Amino acid sequence: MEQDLFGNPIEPQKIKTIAKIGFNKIEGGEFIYYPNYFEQLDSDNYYSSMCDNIIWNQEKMNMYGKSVFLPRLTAWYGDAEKSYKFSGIKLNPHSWTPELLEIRNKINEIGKVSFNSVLLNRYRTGNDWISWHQDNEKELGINPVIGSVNFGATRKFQIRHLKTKEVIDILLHHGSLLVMAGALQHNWQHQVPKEKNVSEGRINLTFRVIL
Ligand SMILES: O=C(O)CCC(=O)C(=O)O
Ligand SMILES: [Mn+2]
Repeated sequence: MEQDLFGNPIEPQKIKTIAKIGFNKIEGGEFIYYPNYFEQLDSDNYYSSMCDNIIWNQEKMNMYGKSVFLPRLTAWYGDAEKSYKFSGIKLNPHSWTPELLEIRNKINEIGKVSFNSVLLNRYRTGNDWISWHQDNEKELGINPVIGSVNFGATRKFQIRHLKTKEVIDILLHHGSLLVMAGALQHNWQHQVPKEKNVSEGRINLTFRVIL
């Protein structure tokens, strides 16, 4: 069996299922998944315009006392007074662009909330990634609704139950929408692993309600 840094055995991941289209009720959480939420042409336009017009940054975070670059580019947009902290980084938002507002207004209906900010992640190739985490910062409230929109390369998004270690794979395609809700952020972590065979870029937008 594989071992971690300290020689303890790592249980093989239990991949259970591929997410089904629409509403998914799972143990200790829920999500809604629409693989083709946006039209192809709109998605193409959003992708190229965001590559050019979003103010992208490669932030640094502190890891074991060292300052290291995040393995992806990020940007934070939203209502002026809503700043956001993650991994020790504090981001003040840029103001909404017309297309971010357009997307926000469309997905508000699905999430049944009014999103007031969005964190954008740009994965330049399959070497960029985000490791296991929960979106459980206190400014997101108790059971946050997170609306995740995807353009560009298809990447595998995984959620893993904290206790059972069950893993569900969700393929996030060009134009897809994933809404995470209920107690999901308490009981499940998520990640976008590296994928060595992906050479194209991907942009992910996670719309959030900052209290
Ligand atoms: O890129 C993704 O699909 C997920 C991004 C994410 O989990 C985050 O920014 O918190
Ligand atoms: Mn997240």
